[in-house]
Amino acid sequence: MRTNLNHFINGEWVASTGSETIQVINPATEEVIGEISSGTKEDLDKAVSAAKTSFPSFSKTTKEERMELLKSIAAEYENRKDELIEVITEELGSPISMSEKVHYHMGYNHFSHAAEALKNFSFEEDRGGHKIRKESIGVSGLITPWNFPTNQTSTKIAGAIAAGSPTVLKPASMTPFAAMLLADIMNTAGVPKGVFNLVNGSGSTIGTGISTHPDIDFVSFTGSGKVGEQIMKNGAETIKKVALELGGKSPLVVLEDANIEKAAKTAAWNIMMNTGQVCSAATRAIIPASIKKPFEEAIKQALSTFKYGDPKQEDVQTGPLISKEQWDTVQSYIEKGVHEGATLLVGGTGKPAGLKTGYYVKPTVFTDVTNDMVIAQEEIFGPVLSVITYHDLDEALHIANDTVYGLAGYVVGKDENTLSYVANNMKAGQITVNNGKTDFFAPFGGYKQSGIGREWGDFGIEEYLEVKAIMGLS
Ligand code: TAP
Repeated sequence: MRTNLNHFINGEWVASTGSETIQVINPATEEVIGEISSGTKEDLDKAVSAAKTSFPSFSKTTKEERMELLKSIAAEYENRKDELIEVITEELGSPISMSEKVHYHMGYNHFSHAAEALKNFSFEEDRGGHKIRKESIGVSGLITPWNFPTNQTSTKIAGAIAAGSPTVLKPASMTPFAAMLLADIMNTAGVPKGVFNLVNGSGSTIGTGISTHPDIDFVSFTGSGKVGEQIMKNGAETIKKVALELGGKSPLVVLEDANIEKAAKTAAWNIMMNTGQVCSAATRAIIPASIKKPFEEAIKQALSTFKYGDPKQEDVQTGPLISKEQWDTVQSYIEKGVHEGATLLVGGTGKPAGLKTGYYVKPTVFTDVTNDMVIAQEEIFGPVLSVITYHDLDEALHIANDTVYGLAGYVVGKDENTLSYVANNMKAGQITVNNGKTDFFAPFGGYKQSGIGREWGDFGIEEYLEVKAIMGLS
């Protein structure tokens, strides 16, 4: 059992003042793997106070000192690689190969890239008539979701450390153990007392406590739009800066000249990776009407090559959903799609054959989808793809941009001018052309209701800074 009923406050594990606990379940086995404490307002106050106390000295460290600290965290993170992979696999149900290639890797890259980004980062600039100083914003509250237990936490912690901002993290209650391991990593890596604190507990107590706390200057949140809205409202009471990384319904625009098999593989990977529990996943394939039949054949073929099942098996690529609740949500969307008149090409409701235990769903593809359908507009957070046809490029772009979201966009094809036209005209924060490689220096964040602010690299550091203008000094 992974049970740990302590919070990490002021450089040590301390007992919770509350007696309530939260059970953590392995979604592949449906078994309890441990318990955490459901923290109290008192626990949070202690953590915020520790962070506040560490602020004067930590915010005055040099960027070279913080670069060294980030490198040391990255090195310690690397030392704990096997443990990280194991805990992510258990609490998220992520296949072990994905826990390594995606989850572990992303977390590591945020620390190493923040260190690298600091090299050229300027905290002071002389602009002739005035000087600009960028100063740490103060104490930051970090609230993270369950879908990428190390990525979501590491990107925030790395940005904050690079900027000299002490933090209080509240990880998702369904995946707290990877974050707790991170606390140990930070400690061993030499993060000063009070600079990193972790308080477990419910969103309603600890999450709300963070968004309303008078001594927290900035809240960085990743999760659902509903909670994001609440955090903005709560933060308004003390005019807090908030950064929100929310949902998406990202388009994959397939051009007329695209290789159909490759396009279908891209679409399949997008819904199968992390079992579709990815805010930036392309969940709408927008394809030329002329290639509808071959694309349908190709996507069936592409999905048939995915192995899903027991996350502990090395060759499994897709595991279960995170929870029974998420399983029910995905089922109801699949029912809605059928009810709305979309054609079920692959999958459907129920569990895949042979996978009775665990929150497994059938990878599902709907065709004959119109963009006004609920399945094309709402974030499902499961392996469900909507295929929508278009007749000309303007229509494709109109469909691509016609949702309340704007987190990511994808385009595949050959003609460079058309690829760039589509990339430039999609209203989203991060565009990927022909499966371009992830760059951890590139900013990540959304337009419209996908959020406010950017993470990763130098943009991620900016979030944790205030800007001061000084006039009259030579
Ligand atoms: P949320 O409910 O938004 O949870 C995200 C984080 O916020 C968790 O740490 C949660 O704590 C906390 N929280 C909950 N209520 C809060 C409140 N009132 N004030 C402050 N913090 C609060 O997301 P979820 O339940 O994990 O997932 C629901 C949906 O969100 C998904 O179906 C998906 O559409 C979307 N989602 C999006 C993303 C990304 S990356 N954009 C990631 C995950 C989920 P507890 O864990 O203790 O509840």
